[in-house]
Amino acid sequence: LKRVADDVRTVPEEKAPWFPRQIKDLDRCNLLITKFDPDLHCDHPGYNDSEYRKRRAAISELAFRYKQGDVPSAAYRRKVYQQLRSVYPSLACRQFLDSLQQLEDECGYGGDCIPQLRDVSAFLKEKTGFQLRPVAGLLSARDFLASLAFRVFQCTQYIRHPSSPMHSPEPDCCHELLGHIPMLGDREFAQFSQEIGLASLGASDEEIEKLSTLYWFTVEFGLCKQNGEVKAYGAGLLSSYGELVYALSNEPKYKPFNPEETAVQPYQDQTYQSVYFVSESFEDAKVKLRKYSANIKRPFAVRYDPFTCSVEVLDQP
Ligand code: TIH
Ligand code: FE2
Repeated sequence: LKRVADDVRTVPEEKAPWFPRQIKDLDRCNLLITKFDPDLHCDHPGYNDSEYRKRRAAISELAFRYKQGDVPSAAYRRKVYQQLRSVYPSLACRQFLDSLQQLEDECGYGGDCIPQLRDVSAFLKEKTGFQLRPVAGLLSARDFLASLAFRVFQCTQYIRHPSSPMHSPEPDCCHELLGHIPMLGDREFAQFSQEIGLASLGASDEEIEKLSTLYWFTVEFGLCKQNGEVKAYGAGLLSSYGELVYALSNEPKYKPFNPEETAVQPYQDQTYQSVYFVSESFEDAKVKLRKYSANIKRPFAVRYDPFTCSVEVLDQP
């Protein structure tokens, strides 16, 4: 098995074979010799171990895609962190700021390292009972929302491309760690998130679509009032310097959070939102969400049992 990235080798015109001139040219030195490849050699000690081979394949995939200078470099991480950190005090909601402070004190937040999922998960477990599990990429809305019902949050682990530190079109570890984790450390917000999850269990495709739109405009891009000012609590805002500043400028349109209307608001996920929904408070958002969920038609009701971490299915009263 010889693997060459598509864009790399060009046959040189010169007599001598091509060779790297700059360190970045090493990106083109990626021809693999597979003499000892556990996938191909039945006498390799790992040949019969499919788990081992899968793990090896995943690791080589990462290495194969690496380009010289790829992050996470310390400087890049610090840049993302510090740029955002500098505007949080004026733009982020109180609950977020409180949690972030604790994460800085207890979990190594600060941009010097990327905190481990394990440590952050243990932190959340103590705060609100939420736990994290790794996910390879974008999940379906149904699966993603279902995990919230169990206070499980699915986290990506790769990092955004270095060419765009201030906005990413997809979730990445900056988004999870800076956007979601601090908010999931707040009890009221954790409850709100779980209730969206519970409402989604066994719902029709159409209801799932509406719930994920609700999720989008609250958990991801929500704003709320606090002491007469509008602040951000949505993770998609809190992890994107570009959109955070934009959302709290006077450019975009604001609408009051109202689940019936919010759930059918069209959205796009390539760039900044054109409208944001403002909640009166988390408490108010939760009450409204409950009312909305109660009207979702299901032939049964669900109740989460925290002792067994399972969902009970009850006949509709
Ligand atoms: N736009 C966010 C960021 O730059 O951090 C990431 C995303 C949030 C929601 C969807 S993608
Ligand atoms: Fe997210």
